[in-house]
Amino acid sequence: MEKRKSPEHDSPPYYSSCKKSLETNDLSKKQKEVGKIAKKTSYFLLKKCGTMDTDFPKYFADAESTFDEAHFIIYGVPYDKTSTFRKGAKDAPKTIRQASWNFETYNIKTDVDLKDIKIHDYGDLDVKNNIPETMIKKTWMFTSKLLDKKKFPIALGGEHSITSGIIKAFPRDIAVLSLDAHIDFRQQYGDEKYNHACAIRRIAEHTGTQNIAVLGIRSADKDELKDAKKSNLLYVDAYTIRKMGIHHAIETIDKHFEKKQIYLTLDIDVIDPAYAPGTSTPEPFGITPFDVLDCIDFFSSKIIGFDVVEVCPSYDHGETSILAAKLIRHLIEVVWKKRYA
Ligand SMILES: [Mn+2]
Repeated sequence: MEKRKSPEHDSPPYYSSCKKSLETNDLSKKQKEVGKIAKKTSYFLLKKCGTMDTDFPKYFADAESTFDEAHFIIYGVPYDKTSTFRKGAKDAPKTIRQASWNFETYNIKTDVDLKDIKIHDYGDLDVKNNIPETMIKKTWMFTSKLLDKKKFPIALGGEHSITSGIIKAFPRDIAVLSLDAHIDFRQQYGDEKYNHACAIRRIAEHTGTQNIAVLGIRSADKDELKDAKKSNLLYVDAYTIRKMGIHHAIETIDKHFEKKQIYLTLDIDVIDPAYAPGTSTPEPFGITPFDVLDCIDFFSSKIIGFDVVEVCPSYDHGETSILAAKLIRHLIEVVWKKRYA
């Protein structure tokens, strides 16, 4: 088993606290063997994944490159400590990985075979039991290492509070596109500053509100929305998207972001609960999976990082994890075509 090299540059003050998760090994022979079997019989295994858990590959399907050779790094941030309505998002990295084995390696929509792309699944960061500040620092430091090594980060949440940790690793002048049913612009929730309901507010502290757009909202506190308007936070609500179409929303955002590079954060609850019921705070009248595809396709040449958050497996029959896995694959394929192919 090849041992991963430890990062070369200066240790940040909290590096030692996340050292364990930074020294995860590349895939073992045994893991790859399980992957081969799963590929041959993926449908059978998927049906049985509830009972055959231990035999299921522990990594995202087709993410079989080593860390060093990979362009894309998938990593789980299994965290749901601040979730309010339904807990369980911490289990999503695992179920999204399992769901990823459902698909053919070739995608007829993108005309790309995922086997041709260098992807590495790093495993999960060790954050499950941390206080939010520690989780954010660890996520920040880990993402920084990835960016130092010119990797494209793809995080599997976890709740939405993980995103502010990821964003801190990027330069301040990037744009952040958040697809979310909620505006997440509270200064704090209860006495918790890093609650998932404050995600956009925390991100704004790094990038400024002018560099953020939230698409698909249909839920906000009255004062929160007032505050968002006053702060010139660009958002397009789900009702406007329904009326004007997704392309109108995309063009509005594109104009606002000009030529900036874009980090895309997908809170799965932006999609209607009919398609994505397994989420922490479901909100009716959502956008469709096709709308999300259109966003990914349109911005694919500018996207520099991606996360999927708020999948909540304990309220799912597998369909939400399947959708998340498919969207991740789709994003990797279209970004790869624009950047690396
Ligand atoms: Mn949300």
